[in-house]
Amino acid sequence: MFKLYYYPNNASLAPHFLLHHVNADYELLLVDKKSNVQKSPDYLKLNPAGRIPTLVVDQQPIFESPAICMHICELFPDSGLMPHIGDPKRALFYQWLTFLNNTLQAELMVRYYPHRHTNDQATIPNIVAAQDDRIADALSIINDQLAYNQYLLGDQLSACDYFLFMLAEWSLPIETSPLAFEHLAFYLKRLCANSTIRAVCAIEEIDLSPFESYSPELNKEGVIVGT
Ligand SMILES: N[C@@H](CCC(=O)N[C@@H](CS)C(=O)NCC(=O)O)C(=O)O
Repeated sequence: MFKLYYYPNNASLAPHFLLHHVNADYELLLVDKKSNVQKSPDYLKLNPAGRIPTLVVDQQPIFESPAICMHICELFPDSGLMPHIGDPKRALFYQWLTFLNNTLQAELMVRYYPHRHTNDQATIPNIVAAQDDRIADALSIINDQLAYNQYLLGDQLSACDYFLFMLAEWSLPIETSPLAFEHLAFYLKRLCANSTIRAVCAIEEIDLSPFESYSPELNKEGVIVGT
C-alpha cells in the first residue's frame, strides 16, 4: 500500500500518474496547501523540505517528485515506464527526467514563487518576465526532441512523458504556452487520449480542454502559421 501526500495539480501529479498507470494499491492524502499544512510539524516529520509531494512506501517516506517516480518505476520493472539497465534508452531516461526536473520545473518554481528570489518586491515583474523566456527556451528544446519522436524517449511511453505532461499543464499560463510549439502541442493533445492521464486528471479536476482543443491556424498552403 502506497500513501501519496498530494495537492491537485502540484508536483504530486507525476507520481499520481505513475501509481495509476502501474495499477498500484494507493491512498491519496490531501495536504491542504491553502492552510499551509505542508509546513505543519506533522508533515515536516515526513518531508523536512515542507513541500508536496511525499510518498510513503512500507512506512518509509520519500520526497522529491522525480525520486518518487524512479522508485515507483523500479518497484514495477515490467511497467515499461523506465528502460531496463543495459538498454541504451536508460541514459536518455535519466537525461530527460533530470532536464525536466532540474531545468523546466526549477524555472517554473521561480516563475510561480518570484517573491522567494528577491529582497525587492519592485523587481518581481522582471523576474517573472525573465522566467517566461527561460521556460520558453526549455520548451523549445523539448519541442525539437518531439519533432521525430512520438514520446520523449522515442516510440515508447515512459515516466518522463507523465512528468512532462505535469509541467506542460503548469506552463499553460506562461507567456509562451506549450501550445505555441507545434510538435509539443500535438504530443500533448495525443497524450490526452491516454487512459491514465484522463482518469487522474478527472480525480484532480484538471481541465484537459486546452490541450484537446489544440488546432493550429493554417495558411493557404496548409502550413501552420508562424512556423
Ligand atoms: N523539488 C520538489 C519541489 C516540490 C514543490 O516545490 N512543491 C510545491 C507544489 S508544486 C510546494 O510544495 N509548494 C509549497 C511550498 O513551497 O510551500 C519536487 O519535485 O518534489
